[in-house]
Amino acid sequence: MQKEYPFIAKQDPEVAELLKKETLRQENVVRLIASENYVSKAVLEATGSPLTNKYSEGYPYRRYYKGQEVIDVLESLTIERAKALFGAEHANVQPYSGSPANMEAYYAFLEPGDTILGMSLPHGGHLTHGWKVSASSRFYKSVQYPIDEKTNRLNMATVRELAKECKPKLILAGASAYPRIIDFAAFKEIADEVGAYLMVDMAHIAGLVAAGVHPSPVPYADVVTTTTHKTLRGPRGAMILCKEQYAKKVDSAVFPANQGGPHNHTTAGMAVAFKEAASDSFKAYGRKVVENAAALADELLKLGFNLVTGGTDNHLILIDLRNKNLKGNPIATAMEKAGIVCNSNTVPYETGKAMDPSGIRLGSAAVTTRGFGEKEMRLIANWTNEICKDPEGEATISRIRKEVEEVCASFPVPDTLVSD
Ligand code: DSN
Repeated sequence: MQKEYPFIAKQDPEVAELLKKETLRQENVVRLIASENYVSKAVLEATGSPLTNKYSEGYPYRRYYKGQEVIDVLESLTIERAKALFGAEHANVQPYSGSPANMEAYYAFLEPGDTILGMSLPHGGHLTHGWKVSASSRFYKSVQYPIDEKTNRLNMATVRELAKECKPKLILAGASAYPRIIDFAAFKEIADEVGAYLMVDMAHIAGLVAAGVHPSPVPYADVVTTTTHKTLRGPRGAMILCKEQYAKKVDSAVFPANQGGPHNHTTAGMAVAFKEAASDSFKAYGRKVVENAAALADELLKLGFNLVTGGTDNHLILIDLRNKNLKGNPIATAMEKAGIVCNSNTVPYETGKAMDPSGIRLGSAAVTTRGFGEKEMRLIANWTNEICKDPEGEATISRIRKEVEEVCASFPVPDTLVSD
């Protein structure tokens, strides 16, 4: 990764120091936040390019400003790559990030006051899936489906029952903390039964879908939103995919209804990332992300950890720490001191408070990018176990911190992420 920031250092040493510090942090810690990754130098170069200087309100060849001869070609190319990567009929690559993309999709398909049926936040959904503090519950009537209390998995019979009861105009599938494969065909069946649109937020799993290791929602959903920076390993941004028949309303929901000019530097980063994601080496990466998460889960289970749903099918693992009489925040803090960075998380049927939850969430996308394999994943499980046994033990934590640094030094973050 870039170590020096010579232009910033000359002009603004304070910011340069911060950038250097964060770059080093990313090199020297084990990053397990399930929504994070490392992008290639090519994606970074695109996002730091002079395209940030250009305003381009509108869509390719239909802009409100002149000087678009490059941007029009670039945005069209990005759209075509997005469509090809996911087999979508239409793509809008302008959403600034995942939350705006979700609000824009609602705007396209709903009127204020319409009902949406989405997954409850403490059960793995996202704020924008209708959770009570999100604008998505202020402008729309939100009904939330839980996951099954026994299996902690989606129970499609419950979703069906709720859908029949609340007659939503839109059903939302997708999650931020659900470790299992989502059955999009089953969601589509229910949406058809109650005459609802099906929207899928595939932000977490988009890279796995692109790599072919998670079923795609695209053939089933009327509209699919995704960020581009999680498993998909692109820049911080988002896109909306939909059937051609909805293209016009999706585009006008993004611009002019909810956004101004697209972030062209991000669009360039997406184009580069989508080309990377279409490669065979990205398919291998997707497979490895899933294998690594499975190895981590397997070792954690052997060590007596209680994993929500008993394991994982994707890149993320949710540990319920209640059987060890521990809480998420102190463990995540102790792990951070040891150089292992994750987030505390509510677990389904949480008995603690949102700010003091009972779980931690781990993800394999970033460490897989830097080349970690099964051996390192099992090591992470054992470090986690040692920390959980003695979260305040300074000697244990500083020893693990050293071991973490040694492992990280053996797996430098690569600049180039595709080999074909
Ligand atoms: N907050 C992100 C996550 O970490 O899952 C989703 O937007």
